[in-house]
Amino acid sequence: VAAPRRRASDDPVESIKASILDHLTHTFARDTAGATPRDWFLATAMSARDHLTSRLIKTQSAHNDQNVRRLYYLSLEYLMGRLLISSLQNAGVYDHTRQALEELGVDWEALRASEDDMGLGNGGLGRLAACFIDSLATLDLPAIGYGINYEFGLFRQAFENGHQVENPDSWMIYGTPWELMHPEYQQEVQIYGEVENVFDDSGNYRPQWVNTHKLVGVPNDIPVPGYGTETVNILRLWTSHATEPLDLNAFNEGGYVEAVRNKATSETISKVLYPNDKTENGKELRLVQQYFFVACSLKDIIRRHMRVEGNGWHNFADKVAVQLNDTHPAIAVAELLRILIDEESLDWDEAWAIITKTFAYTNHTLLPEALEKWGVPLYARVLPRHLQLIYEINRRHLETVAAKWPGDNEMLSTCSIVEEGGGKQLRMAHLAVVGSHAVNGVAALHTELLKKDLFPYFDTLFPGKFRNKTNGITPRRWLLDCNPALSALITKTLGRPDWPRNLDLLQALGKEADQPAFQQEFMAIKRVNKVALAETIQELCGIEVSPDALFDVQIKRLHEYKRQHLNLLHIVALYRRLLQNPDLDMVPRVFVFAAKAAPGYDLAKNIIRAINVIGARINHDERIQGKLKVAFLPNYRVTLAEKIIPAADLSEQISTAGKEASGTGNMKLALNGALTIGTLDGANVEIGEEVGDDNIFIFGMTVEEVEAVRNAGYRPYDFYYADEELRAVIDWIGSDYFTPGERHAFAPLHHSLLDGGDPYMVLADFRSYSDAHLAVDAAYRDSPRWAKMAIMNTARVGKFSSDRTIREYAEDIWNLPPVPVK
Ligand code: 26V
Repeated sequence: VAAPRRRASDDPVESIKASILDHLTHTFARDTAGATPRDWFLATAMSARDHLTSRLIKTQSAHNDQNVRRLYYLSLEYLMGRLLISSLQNAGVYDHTRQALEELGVDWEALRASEDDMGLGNGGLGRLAACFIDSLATLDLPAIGYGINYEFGLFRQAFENGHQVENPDSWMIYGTPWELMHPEYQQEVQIYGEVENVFDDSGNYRPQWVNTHKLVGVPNDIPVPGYGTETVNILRLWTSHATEPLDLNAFNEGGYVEAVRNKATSETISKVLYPNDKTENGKELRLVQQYFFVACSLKDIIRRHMRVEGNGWHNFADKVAVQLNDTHPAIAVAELLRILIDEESLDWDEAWAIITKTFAYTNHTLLPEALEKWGVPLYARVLPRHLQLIYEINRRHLETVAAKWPGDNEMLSTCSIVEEGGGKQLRMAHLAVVGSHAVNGVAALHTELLKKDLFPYFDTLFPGKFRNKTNGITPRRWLLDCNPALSALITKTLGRPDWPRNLDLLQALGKEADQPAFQQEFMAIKRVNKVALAETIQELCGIEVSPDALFDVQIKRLHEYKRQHLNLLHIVALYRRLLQNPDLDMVPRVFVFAAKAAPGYDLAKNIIRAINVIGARINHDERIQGKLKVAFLPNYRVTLAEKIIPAADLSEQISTAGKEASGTGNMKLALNGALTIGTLDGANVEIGEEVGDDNIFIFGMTVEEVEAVRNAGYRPYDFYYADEELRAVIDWIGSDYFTPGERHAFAPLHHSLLDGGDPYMVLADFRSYSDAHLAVDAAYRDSPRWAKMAIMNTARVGKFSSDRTIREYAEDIWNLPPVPVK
């Protein structure tokens, strides 16, 4: 039945109903009888979007009218997940919308399941960006996020015979309701070409960047509403287009097809997200993506500033703060310099002062292979003028280095932006440090190691430039939205609903931690969440698990340093203990994994296969009476995390100390009442400080111990021969027992642990890890004790709200006051 055009109503539920029906009919041409869940999703999303866009306009006019200082967050990745619930929740219309849909007879679960994840990121770095823009809006901070509108996000993972296979993530193939395209704000930028050495009449060098290739970026805006506030900020994602619809000069038979082909080439820039989170060294398209999005964003920032300020370079840095999310957008330093010098004719010192006041840089990793470097020949071809400018930045930088350490040539090569020898390379981290006024690590330990190991001389050269900003997570998505039952219990217990804006209020739950009645309520919610996850495991893996077992989860990208293989060694050890003693008294466990491996990362893929294949064997072995189950859930993504985290009992955070910069999954799991088993790495250290030693299971070597063992010459065979169980487990994995007829199936894993030198010291930490698991087992048997520990975790991790993190950035780095919108 076609709905009439919408009429305003005073009743919010009635007016939402009318709006949804209106969109169903007039936007999507569907009637209620034939509408699919996806049609209902689209109509509901459009109705929510209407709500947000009017507030977006209000927010932007307030910011423009008051000519406020803004923060621009530059990130190649935003791992947003689904947007429906968070948009409704943050806009304050969630309950009314649920009621409206119920009255319309719509199946809510089917509706929400038909939204694809917006998976425009790899992992921690991209999800952090998504949490940050939520907090920026919630704190009424004027901010715009810039990124790329990838047509294909991170690949979809499936398993075939235990192997990972990758499928394209065509998330926007039928369009997405959240994006508003703004062709009127498109930007043209140039790339490639060459530099012509021109001198003006006074003999000044006036280089010209010529014969360039033109690119057009069209912005797609996503509204970013704050929670419990009127502010709606913008996430602006660029789509690449060809300059002209078609090159009309080439409009003859041969040239026509060429012209269309050229257009297609320009449009590949925003086609696909690179699926690596180690460096994609030397991939030209990746460099083009970085420059394209940085150049479009800077032009847009400058346009916005000059619209108000005329020729306002004098106060540009007063109005503009730019945060670089890792070095991926670090070319912004050279691009702004090029604009100021070549196009605006500022002198070097003036230009450089603006740049260093504008930029700040966040480092997310110490792993040498993940530090971005670009070969000079590639840069010379793609960005010839920028290369010249980077050389000049470096020449001046090395003058300061030489003044500080006269005659020290080794210091010059250590600090240089250009790495010499074996093909020159540009060190983007050095460019970002030199071009920024603040550089931050993402957890206290990480920042210390950043100063000590990665940039020791820079910390001396630029005292005070290095700061810590411990990561955080948004309590809206990671508690309020994903765990409604626990959220309701918290609201009831605290007697107030505003804890998602002030997570420190959860402290008060600590008073209830000893109360049997509260413990029972808390653990009953955990159990319901576990039942739901058990159903998902059945659906996705075909494995039956008991919700009474301890749910032990490790969910994160698959990386050697994160040590999923340490977890696997422990599982195999437990399996062996059970076979040797079927009556072994242990708490039944369900080991839950979810992880994607970069498509070219062979060892990571081999570890996935090993967990899948060994897990299947364990799951089907009746001798162990269901005491052990292993479920590797396919296609880990935000939406799956939202399902797993509320159901977790134990959170595995087991990286080699010094390797995980922070971790943020650790925070999400603790907030939802999972206990951590972890090393003293990244933010685990600070989680331990908050929850207390009694409420966390710490094991393994410290950073200092790792360093000492390595300096003494680490030999995994020493541990292999000294520990009989460990030896048996590794030999077993190395045999063809788990893959009959297929020899050496896990040779890459086996090699990495022994002859490969065990670079992440899995063997050295194995016994301590296994002992910590015995302590976990003992704690879980004592249900009141476990309940108390779980409650204490939820109660004491308020520090890890990304609101706290963003407040620290705003005060200490951005100097950015909030602007409430009336
Ligand atoms: C590098 C590259 C190289 C080129 C291809 C695309 C790509 C994408 C990402 C990266 C760097 C990944 C770094 C990263 O995600 N670090 C994680 O950042 C989290 C947020 O700060 C932190 O919690 C994790 O510990 C850290 O591993």
